[in-house]
Amino acid sequence: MRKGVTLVATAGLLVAAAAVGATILGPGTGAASSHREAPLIAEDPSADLTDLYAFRSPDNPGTVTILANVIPGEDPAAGPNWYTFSPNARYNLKVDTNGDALPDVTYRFQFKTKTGPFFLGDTAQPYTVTRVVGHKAKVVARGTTPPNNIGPRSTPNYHALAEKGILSLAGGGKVFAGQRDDPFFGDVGAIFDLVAIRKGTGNMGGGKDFFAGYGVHTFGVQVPIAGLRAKNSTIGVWSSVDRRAITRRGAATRNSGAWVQVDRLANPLVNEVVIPTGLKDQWNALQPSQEARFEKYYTSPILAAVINKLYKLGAPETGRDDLVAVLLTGVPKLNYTGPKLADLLRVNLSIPVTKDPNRLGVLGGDVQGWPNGRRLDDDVIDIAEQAVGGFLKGTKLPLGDGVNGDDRSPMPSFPYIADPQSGFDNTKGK
Ligand SMILES: [Ca+2]
Ligand SMILES: [Ca+2]
Ligand SMILES: [Ca+2]
Ligand SMILES: [Ca+2]
Repeated sequence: MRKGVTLVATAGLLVAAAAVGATILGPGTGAASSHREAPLIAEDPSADLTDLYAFRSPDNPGTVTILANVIPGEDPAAGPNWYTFSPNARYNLKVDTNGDALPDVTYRFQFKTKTGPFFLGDTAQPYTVTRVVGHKAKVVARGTTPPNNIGPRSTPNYHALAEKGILSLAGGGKVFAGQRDDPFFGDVGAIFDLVAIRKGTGNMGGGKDFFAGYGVHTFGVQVPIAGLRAKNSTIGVWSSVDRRAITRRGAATRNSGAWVQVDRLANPLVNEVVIPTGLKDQWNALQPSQEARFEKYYTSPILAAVINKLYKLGAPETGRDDLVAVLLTGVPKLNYTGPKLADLLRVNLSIPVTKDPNRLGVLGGDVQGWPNGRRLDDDVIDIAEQAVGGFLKGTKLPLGDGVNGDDRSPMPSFPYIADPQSGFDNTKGK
């Protein structure tokens, strides 16, 4: 490598590097639900999407809320250059309203970083939100994120500070971007130790929530359902992050070239456990409309074979049209969007908000939960393990990771995700 200047990665090189990266890093680098799921994105945390949520807003049912998280495993105490959105990335929420897996409406977030005082970083980031419809792009919000929750001297009255970060969107709706508690919960320490289950077949408590005390950065909108004009009341949602193709490093870093997609995410755990390690980086760089090339990994899931090998549970290993429906087309009479195969988080917005949500969503008889959209409290690890185990094919296994909910309760209104823990409190330290 020449001194001072390194030329890094076009999208093509990223794809070519996938197999090599996989061999070097191996499967042990994973966490969940899409935290550090693929070799390349694990080296780029500020562009690493962790989870996507989409649900009819419980306190404002004429609207839909879409929230995406990035930056896995933020330790709130990790100063002085705390976690921030990358000023060199585009963060996208994309909505398909007519079943072709192409975006009809995109909300695009772009951030700046300010220089902080003394020796400290400044985590309050100016940003814009652009709404893209077809070839028309319009800035619909400008504002500043709340700072990260550093502690009572730097960021007193944190909840009030964060509330000030909720902005109005031109044309209706709300927007938020900033640090939050990671609402994802799961016993990842056990799952990635070759799907270990601490107690029995799981789903009976006793798991350890790896994500407790850690934060993420959230970007999200709440918009009127009527304004989306969705065919059959159902939308397909995904999130993605783009970077410039060329990075030139030296005393200053310069980015140039076309925007290329470096991560995407819709349903939880897809790239994590459906797509084989050697193809994960390629999957992140492709569009949902190109999903058909991965179909065999949905019809013959690796996870079913692994849990059968480990636990002899009799999960169906082939012919999984049930998983294709759940993840790639939507389920007939629930959230079907047509025959086009694409990993989208599909939400039927005509289904009313339930007063009594079940953490197992559709498998628990609650059709407002995942895989019909995804709410913050949906226990997607238990749902996914039971679905892969063959629930919809009649093999009903009581699988789960023993963690049934988050360590922080969601808030009753937008952006719903709880305030992050403070760095000063350092809840993970002794
Ligand atoms: Ca990710
Ligand atoms: Ca479309
Ligand atoms: Ca949490
Ligand atoms: Ca669970």
